[in-house]
Amino acid sequence: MENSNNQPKKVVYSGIQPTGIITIGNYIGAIDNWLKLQNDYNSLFGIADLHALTVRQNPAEFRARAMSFFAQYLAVGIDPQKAIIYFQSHVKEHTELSWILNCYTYVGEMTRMTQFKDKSQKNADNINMGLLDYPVLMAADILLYQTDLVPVGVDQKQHLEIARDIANRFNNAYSPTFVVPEPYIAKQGAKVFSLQDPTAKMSKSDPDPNASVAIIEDPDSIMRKFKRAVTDCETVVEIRDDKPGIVNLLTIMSAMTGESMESLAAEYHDTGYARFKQAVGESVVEKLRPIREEYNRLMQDKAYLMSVAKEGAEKASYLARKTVAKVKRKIGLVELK
Ligand code: ATP
Ligand code: LTN
Repeated sequence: MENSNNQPKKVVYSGIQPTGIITIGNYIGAIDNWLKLQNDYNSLFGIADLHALTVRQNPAEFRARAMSFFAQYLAVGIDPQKAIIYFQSHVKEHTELSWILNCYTYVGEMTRMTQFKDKSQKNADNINMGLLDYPVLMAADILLYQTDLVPVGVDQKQHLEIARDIANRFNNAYSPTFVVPEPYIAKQGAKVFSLQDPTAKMSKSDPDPNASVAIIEDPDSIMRKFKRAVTDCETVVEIRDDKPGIVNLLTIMSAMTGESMESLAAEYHDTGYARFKQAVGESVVEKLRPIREEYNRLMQDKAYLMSVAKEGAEKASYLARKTVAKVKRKIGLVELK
């Protein structure tokens, strides 16, 4: 596809692994940018189900959760007319390229990844090869589609750098084969913090339900969590380094309303924390209401969801096959003619 200047449109790729729940952290840090970018780029958004296998999954729950994530992609407004939405496991080239890229990645690069170190600590009884190899599969996801831009939260920056290193290494060893992708990280909201510990990232799989808010959560529960959000022992709403809880709430409210954090801080400066938290909660409820309603509707229509998934897989496979064929040719694998 081309844009109005007859230049080929650039490619955007991103994904989320179907573990835990999609939180407002995922929404603000990543998905909100996907929605903006899908209008001007050739975009692909994957359900990174193969990545989720790095931690043990109950098969029935896993299948249901992956479908639920897919419905949430659509419910937030990712438009299958504009973007390719699909399950990673439906396009076998992801694993195929991943193996090849493994042979261009050093073990030392993988063992120093922050996420690997964190997850190894959390899953000490299951430090499997997939956990170590996770960033190579992610590099394959991105490089398969000749991606220019990868919208993610700041925690994924290190993985993006590895994808760039692998691409450059391969391009230098042969000839330009992969586009070297750039991260796209928003200035504001690239890291939303836990409502219970404003110095820790809000995480999809946090076992404390009060720490995060799901994008399909019901209004009462959202309001309750914001009322309980941990702040500090002052009373003024101000943007200051020593007020991470308040800054986090301002970040969230700003993302929900489109108003700047500064103007919100001015508006709520002296209202007291109870009223401020109530207002933040309401802004989240209002923003998420149509998403939840659309999600509930879509979950009743599995046939439609499957048809979108099928079309997405076909379109993604077509693109992925081209890259894999090119890669195989370059490295000297015998072609079957
Ligand atoms: P988990 O806790 O299961 O590891 P997670 O909450 O870190 O999950 P991911 O699936 O790793 O979520 O992330 C999906 C996308 O959302 C990524 O682009 C990631 O950078 C972004 N993201 C995740 N958490 C946050 C957050 N708290 N703030 C901003 N962006 C986030
Ligand atoms: N590892 C990512 C999810 C992910 C991804 C990708 C993000 C899998 N493949 C490709 C961007 C591009 C995470 O957020 N945990």
